Amino acid sequence: MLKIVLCFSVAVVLAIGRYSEGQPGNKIAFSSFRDGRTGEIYVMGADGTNPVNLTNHPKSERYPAWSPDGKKIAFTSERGGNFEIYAMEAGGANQVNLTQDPAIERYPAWSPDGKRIAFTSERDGNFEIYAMEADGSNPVNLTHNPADDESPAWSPDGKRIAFSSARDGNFEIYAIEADGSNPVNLTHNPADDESPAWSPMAGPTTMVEARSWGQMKTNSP
Ligand SMILES: [Ca+2]
Ligand SMILES: [Ca+2]
Ligand SMILES: [Ca+2]
Repeated sequence: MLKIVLCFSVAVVLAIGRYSEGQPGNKIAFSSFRDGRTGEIYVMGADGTNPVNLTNHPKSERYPAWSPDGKKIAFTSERGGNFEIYAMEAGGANQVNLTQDPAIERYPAWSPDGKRIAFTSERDGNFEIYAMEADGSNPVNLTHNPADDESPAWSPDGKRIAFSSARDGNFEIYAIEADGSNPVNLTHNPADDESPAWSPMAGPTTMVEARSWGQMKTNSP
């Protein structure tokens, strides 16, 4: 009985931990040119207070993206001589280059489970959507199309990725499975269609829901 109570308590604490980490809205990351440089990643309170320069580097830093647990921020930096995807702790420590390729890499986007990062790279001669493990290992080209493919965005269940592609002569919003299969044109419009963003999964509003939400997130692929 003691064991059951103990397990249950641990589960509740873990679920509440995830819930509070996932509490949205108290910080905003952004890129700024305010220091006369070519772009830095800042984080401020959601009310605009206390902006802090996290990158503080003379080369360009752009496109910040929070990990789902709020512990890390991925971004694009030109500090190594060309644009790469980096990740750092949310306070700015441990800035790590995840890509190390002479081509342009940009637009990092975390999978909802935090295990993978999608991004855009020109390494195969034109922009494609790639996904890699969150430590930078195992990058996979998901698009393989001679047109430019840009701006990946994961679905909240992690099963699909939306992006923009000019493969039919102008930019459209497409969606693929997370392994790159089954590309579907969602817009079919002669104007440029860009910058997709999925609506979020509804979050918990009670502690009971928070527990099951934590469990659901734990079990998601
Ligand atoms: Ca690069
Ligand atoms: Ca392409
Ligand atoms: Ca279009």
